[in-house]
Amino acid sequence: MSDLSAEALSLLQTQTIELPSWAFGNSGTRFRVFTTAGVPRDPYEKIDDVAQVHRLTGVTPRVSLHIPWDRVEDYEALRAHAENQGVTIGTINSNVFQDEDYKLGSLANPDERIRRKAVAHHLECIDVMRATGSPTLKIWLADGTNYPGQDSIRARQDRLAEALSEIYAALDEDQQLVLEYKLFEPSFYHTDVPDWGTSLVHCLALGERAKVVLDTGHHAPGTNIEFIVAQLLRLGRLGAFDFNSRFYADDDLIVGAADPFQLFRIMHEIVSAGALAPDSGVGFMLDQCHNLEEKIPGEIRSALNVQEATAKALLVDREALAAAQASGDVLSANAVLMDAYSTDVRPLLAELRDSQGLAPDPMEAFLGSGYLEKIRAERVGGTAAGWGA
Ligand code: PSV
Ligand code: MN
Ligand code: MN
Repeated sequence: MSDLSAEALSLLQTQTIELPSWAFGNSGTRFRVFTTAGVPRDPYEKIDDVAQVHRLTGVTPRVSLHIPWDRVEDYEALRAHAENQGVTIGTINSNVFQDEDYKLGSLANPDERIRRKAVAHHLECIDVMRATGSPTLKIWLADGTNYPGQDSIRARQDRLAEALSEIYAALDEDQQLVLEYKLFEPSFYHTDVPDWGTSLVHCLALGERAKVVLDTGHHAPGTNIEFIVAQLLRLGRLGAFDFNSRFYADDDLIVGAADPFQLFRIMHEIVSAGALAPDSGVGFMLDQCHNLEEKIPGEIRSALNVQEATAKALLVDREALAAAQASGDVLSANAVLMDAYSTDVRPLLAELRDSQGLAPDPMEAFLGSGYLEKIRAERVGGTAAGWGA
């Protein structure tokens, strides 16, 4: 761990990554949902799998739930179950996109009755937050239109602003709202929250406890995502990441699989802004589906990829970078970043885990643990993640 300063090392040790419950269920595309033996049959078992990833990696102590995919009778019991397993419930994700009523949208729907129903669902999510101890309500909307003229773009923004303010007003003082944007899909002509600017405009109107969620898969190809990160950090409005990889659209593949250099550049902005510290308020979450690969190893790989990118970003020689930038030395400045990116940080991370009493290689430890064989034998008839339901 010789190359990292003591300060950088302690930052690395405090980083946590929140796992989505839906990453552990069966998922697929609109063509086919494939089944995997041993997937969880209920939210309790999804939490068991998150806890297993956390035991091995030491960096995934929270789980995001999705309502109604993770609806249970007794949320306090679910919370107690999580805590017994050594994890806590993080973000609550609302779902106003899988009900017949939401064909023309939810919070922006032209029909007042449907808007009321969508707001009521968010109020239910806020109750779930109270029962589970979750601090964050995450809203992603499928709202939009498919054809020019289908609805008024402007009126939809006004309805959305009104509905969001009702939801925001229902939050407790210690709860926050994060609003996710997405370029397109399922709407193809226009989307009501398509970009960070729109999300930010709504968040600014709501208040200080409303922030933007940046899902790395929700941009046009070629978008400079680290620029958006830098800007939102500047404004204090970067609420959280939904990390994943995209090759073509919203692929939800393993973070760092498609473009590890982009992940490094994002983490470099985070480290530069001091936003890695736990009190920075930025949440590091995954939003992924493992259609082909085993779920738990997929999540382990993802957590390690984020950790590796973070370690590389922490290795950037900031003094040398500042000096090169100040003197206009373009190549040297770039070389400082590339030197850090090109460093193999796996030995450093293995050493760090060893010092924390963890197995140096969490993937190897998991595959040798017998957990997969156990859940395959015990869990018969696991459920779809929700996307495949
Ligand atoms: C849909 O694109 C999506 O992947 C969003 O990114 C949400 O975060 C997620 O689903 C869960 O609602
Ligand atoms: Mn997302
Ligand atoms: Mn998505």
